[in-house]
Amino acid sequence: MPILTALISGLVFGIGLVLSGMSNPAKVLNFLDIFGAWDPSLAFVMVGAVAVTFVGYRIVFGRARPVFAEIFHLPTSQDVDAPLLIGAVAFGIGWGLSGFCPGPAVTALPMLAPGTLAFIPMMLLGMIAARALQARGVTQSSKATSLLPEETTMQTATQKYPVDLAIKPIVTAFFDTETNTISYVVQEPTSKACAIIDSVMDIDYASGRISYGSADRMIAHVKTNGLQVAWLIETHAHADHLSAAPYIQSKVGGKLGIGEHITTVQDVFGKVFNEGTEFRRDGSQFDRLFKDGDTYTIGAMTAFVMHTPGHTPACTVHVIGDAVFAGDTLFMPDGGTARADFPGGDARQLFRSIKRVLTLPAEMRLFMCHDYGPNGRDIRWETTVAEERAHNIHVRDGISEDEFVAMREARDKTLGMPKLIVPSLQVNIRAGHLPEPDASGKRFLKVPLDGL
Ligand SMILES: N[C@@H](CCC(=O)N[C@@H](CS)C(=O)NCC(=O)O)C(=O)O
Repeated sequence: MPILTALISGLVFGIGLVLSGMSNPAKVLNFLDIFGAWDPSLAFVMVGAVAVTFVGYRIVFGRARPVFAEIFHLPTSQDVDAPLLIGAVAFGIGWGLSGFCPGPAVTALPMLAPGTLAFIPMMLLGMIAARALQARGVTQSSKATSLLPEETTMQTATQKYPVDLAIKPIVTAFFDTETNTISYVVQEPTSKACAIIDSVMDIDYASGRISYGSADRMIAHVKTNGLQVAWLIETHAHADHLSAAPYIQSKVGGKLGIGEHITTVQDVFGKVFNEGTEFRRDGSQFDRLFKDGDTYTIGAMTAFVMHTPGHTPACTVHVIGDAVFAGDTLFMPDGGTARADFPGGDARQLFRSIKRVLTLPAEMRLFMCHDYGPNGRDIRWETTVAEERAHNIHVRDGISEDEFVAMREARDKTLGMPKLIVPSLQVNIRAGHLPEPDASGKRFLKVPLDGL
């Protein structure tokens, strides 16, 4: 049935193109030739088509799903970015030169006009070339958008952000032994207000069983101390553990926040996991998308956000009073730094992000998101900006950007993927929600073969 409806729709579309003259290059060229022998009649065709489609879409979207398909296949990206603009210009040039755009060119194929016969193969060649460029990252917007602001703003953090060392939040850490993640409850000292940072949902990946022991420990801490959760913060979309933020939110409230560039991560991994169009890539699964420099309050404390791309495009560091939550940028001085080889990661960006964090006042407390106990030492998660600048094995003062990039890229080549990357990203791009159940009512995760 879907094939039959596609055939009928194609037929209607083709008849429309031929009747209206859209498949006649001479007519199209005259339409585009505004300052010459302009023939505006095609404008009526386009306005008519847009009006019919507008009304048709309103009627169709009243339905939960299409009649003969599972979901509506609609574009989800709303970014006006460089690839979109360059693509539109290239398309316009091609259209203006040939008088053909793809639909009419295909419709005109049966006429076997030499123009069409040359246009279609070259169009396909152009599409293949554009895909190859995309695969090599040449037209990917993530890198283009995230490098510039950091390059132009190497002011110190104290100049740029509202640092307030007088506020000393009470920080309680929760270590997850399965993923070496440290989650935090950060309490405002003069009240019961708190934020929860980077919580963990437990998964036994072998059996696909989800549990909430780690999250329940944080919830117990909140309840025992009578705390009020203002925020649930994700420093980024983690690749090594699943977030428990929605579960905790359902028990104790709070607003869920992440960096605004989560949309890039959703786009990248939406493709990796071939998520359907029902998966929104606009960050709307979160309550707040933070920009660099944004502030938010936890009781009487004002926290601020630093956008720190490199490990992922959406990484952020959160500064609350004299406490800095480093996310996946720095590790403890003897642990070095986070890796930069995930899709959208970039060692040079990571170095610049870290250097900005290290312009915070030397005495600030730094709290890690991970510690792997290098050289067999006990797990630790707290240090200071001064300690990192003096001793961090990857980025202490004196190590150059090029040295760092060479080291990081060489090390990243030796690292295997985190054991939970596949379930983590599928859940974390959904803000910690599990994928929707399928028609049988069961939830599934996908494993992309050779996709990571
Ligand atoms: N063996 C760990 C690997 C964890 C991992 O790759 N951690 C990331 C942070 S999500 C990292 O940056 N590692 C840096 C490094 O090992 O140099 C796992 O499987 O979970």
